[in-house]
This record gives sequence, C-alpha cells and structure tokens, in this order.
Amino acid sequence: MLPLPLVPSPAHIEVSGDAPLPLTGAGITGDPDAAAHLRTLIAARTGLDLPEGDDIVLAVTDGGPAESYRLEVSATGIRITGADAAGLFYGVQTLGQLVRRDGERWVVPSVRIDDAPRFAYRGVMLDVARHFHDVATVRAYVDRAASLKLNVLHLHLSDDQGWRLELRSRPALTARGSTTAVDGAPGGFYTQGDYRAIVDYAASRHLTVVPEFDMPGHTHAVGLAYPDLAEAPVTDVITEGSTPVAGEAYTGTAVGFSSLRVHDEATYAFVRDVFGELSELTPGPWLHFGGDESLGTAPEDFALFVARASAIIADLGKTPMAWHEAGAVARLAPGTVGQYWGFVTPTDAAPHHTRAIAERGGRVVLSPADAIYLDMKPTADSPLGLTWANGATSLERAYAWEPSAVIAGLPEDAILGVEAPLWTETVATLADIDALAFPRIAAAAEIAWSPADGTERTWESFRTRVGGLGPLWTTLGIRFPALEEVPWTT
Ligand code: TNX
Repeated sequence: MLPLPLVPSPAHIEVSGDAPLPLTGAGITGDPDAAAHLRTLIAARTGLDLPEGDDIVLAVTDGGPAESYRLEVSATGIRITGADAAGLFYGVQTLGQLVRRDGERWVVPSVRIDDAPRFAYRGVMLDVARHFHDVATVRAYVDRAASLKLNVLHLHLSDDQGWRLELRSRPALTARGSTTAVDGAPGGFYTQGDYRAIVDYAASRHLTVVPEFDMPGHTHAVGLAYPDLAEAPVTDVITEGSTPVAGEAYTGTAVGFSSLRVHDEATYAFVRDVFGELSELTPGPWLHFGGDESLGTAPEDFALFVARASAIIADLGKTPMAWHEAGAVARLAPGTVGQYWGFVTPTDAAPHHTRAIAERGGRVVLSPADAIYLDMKPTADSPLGLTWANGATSLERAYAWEPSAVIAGLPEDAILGVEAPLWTETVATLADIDALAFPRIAAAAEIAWSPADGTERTWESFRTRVGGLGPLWTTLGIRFPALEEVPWTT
C-alpha cells in the first residue's frame, strides 16, 4: 500500500481498518482560528463549504510538547487537539493533506496521529534584496511554508543591491538605497506598516520573523545613502559579476566587495539606529546581522565590527544571529546564534567556526548549501538558479542528509534547527519562487520536523508522499515543477 501523502512525516501514525470519514456536510466546531484555517483549506482543495456542527472538533488542550498535536479520524468524526495554537494549526495542515477523492466523494482515511517536531527552529529565508518581493508574495510564501509546518521566516532585508525596510531614524536608506535590484529590475522597500503586516500575517500562521541587515559586507546600498559610512569597493575580490562603482546603484551579482567603515564611531551610531528600530518593530527574539562573505574587510576589522555589532544587539535584549563566519571572532557576544552555510560534507573552516559559536553558548541553525539552498538549480537544465554549491541539487540530495552528522563534535542539543534559504539573484516572481522552492522545501520541512529514525523516513517513501501532494499543491495555486524524481499523482 502507498504511504499516506503526509509531509513532513508524522512522529506516530496508526491506520485503522475503519471506513473513511465522508467530508460532505461534515460540520466543524471548536477553536475559531483553527476552524477558519480548516475551512479555507478544505474549500480550496474540494470546493466544499463546511458548516457548523459536531463532526470535526478542534481544541487546544494542555499537555504535550510545544507545537504537538493529536489527530483522530474515525468513520463518525474527526478530533484534533493541539498542545498549543501552533500544534492545533499543524493538525489542521495534516488533515488537509489527508483529504482525498473517493469516486464522487471527498473522504478522510481513518487514522490516529500523534505528532511533534524534532527541532524548534524550522525556517525558510527569502532574499528580498537581490530582487524585491512585495507583501503579497511574502504572504504567499508564508502560506506555503506554514503548510509544511515550518515556523520561521528569515527575511534578508539588505544587501549590495538594495535596502528594503523603511527606517524613521535613517530614511535615506530606502529613499536612495532601494530604487533598483539585480539586472536593473524594479527595486522597492517595505514601509513600517508593510513590515508589521508581514510580521502579523506570519504570526497568524505561527511563523516568527527573523529580520536580517547584512553587515559589515553586503553594504554597497548603505553607501548610496550614507557615503561616509562606506569604504570604497574592493574590486579585486570579484571573481564574477559586474564591477561596482561607489555612489552608483549596484545591479550585478558579485559578492564580498563592500564594507562599512569599521574604525569610525559613526558606523556604530548607525548600527544602533538600525537595529534599535528593527528591535522595536520585531516581536521575535532574533535579530540577524549577517557577517557573511566580508571579503573586503580585513580579518581584524571584521572581528572588531562583529564584536561591537553583536554586543549592540544583545544590549537591545535580543539574541544576535549571524552567518557562521562570525564564529571566527573571539569577542562575539555570548549566546549569538550561528547559521552554518557550508556543505553537507564540510570543506573548509566553517565547522570550526560553527563549533566556536556553540562553545560560546550560542545554538546553531543548519543551512548546508549543497542540500538546502533552494536557489540552487534543481536540475542542470533548469533556467532558474545557481550552481556554485556542488552543481544542481536534486530532490534526493535535498532529502538525504542528517543534521546531527554535518558538524563533527557539535552536540545535538546545540542544534536549534534547520533553515532553507532562497537567495534571489535569479528569482523575480512568485512563479520563480515556486519553481525553485518546490518540491525541495518539502525535504527541508521533513528534515526539520520528523524524527530521524521514523519508518517512513526513507527516500522511497518521501518521493511517493511528495507525489501524493501534487493535487493539493495544484489546488493551492503552487506552480511546482514536475521533477522526474517524483511519481506524481494526477
Ligand atoms: C552566498 S550563503 C551568499 C549570498 C548569495 C548566495 C547565493 C551566504 C551567507 N551568502 O550572498 O546570495 O551565496 O547562493
């Protein structure tokens, strides 16, 4: 028998011999938020408009781990209980994946599922700097991520090509630093109202926003607004992509050439302003200050900057977060969360830097680039995407890695979770996002959520379950590519 099309695979599932529950006319009662989400999902999938009634009961009950839920389906009814609102929401998502056609009817198979996440941090990142993505697109991506039980939206809000969040303390950042994007594509930025709307929308789907202002490199756009804060571009680090010119918007894709002025106090007044304001706008605990690929910053200058920037964020009462390069800095603020972006089989000093972060009391988010970078081409002939992380990343490669095995000597409890970044050098629209993110985002979700030793945690089961989700994704408007690796259900 084919496995039920559930991704991520639940921790425990029992399929009973009972008849399935017919959905037509089934009434919903209980938690109003969960009921609204379930109605929307069922309507999208089946066209049914479920009434009020006692057939499907939705409740939050005390007990059980954070974000856990129990889903019981019998021939006479459905009951979903969440240990908290997030758990109940995830039970609703699981129910949405179970709905299937049976002749003329829509039914739900009789099952009992007890489910809870492996990792607390299950993220996606969207780069809105290389190409700007408007609020509607971000909302659509939040919906996609939430449907797979992902719970963090990391927004990469600034890079050489643009600064994308309006700040009252530093209005020139968006007035002068947001007008274009890669290849001269239209720029853009979020007003404070837009940003709050994203944060609220994400929260309504149980995602926490982790905002990033990338520093001290990736800051050419800062120099458009505040030339006195920026060093001249260091062009000899550029291996591909067009050459930046100080004071002119950068529309190429080179990295590593820009740096803030590390020895100037005005730089730290700037860091205090931008993260201070970001802190007020952001309810979540993490503020990400980047720190990657600072090739145009001398190592001792990088260390000075990282020590001061991380301390400024910690002083705001937030947990600093940075890419793993920050682990090279002995004076990194204790507790800073590190994000590993080396390969599944590390090739350089990245594991060393990542362990150093954990030794300073910080936890680690794993984003191994050759497995979980959604901006890598899914197949060699894909028109979208990059290839620097070991060439094209197949769905199988996106699935076949184990978080605890990536960094030797890193204790499992130092792993906060897993995040799938989508850099947008080649990604301009929601259709482009879908084309690269799907179906590999499902592999990231399963690695982040499902127990490592579950009986369905195999590539054969996964590809079959993903194939079974095709009809649901289609009805949700997701334009996923029909990769040949997957036996798609039609
Ligand atoms: C590396 S991964 C970067 C980004 C690029 C990305 C493209 C990381 C921390 N930095 O600046 O957009 O590669 O895949």
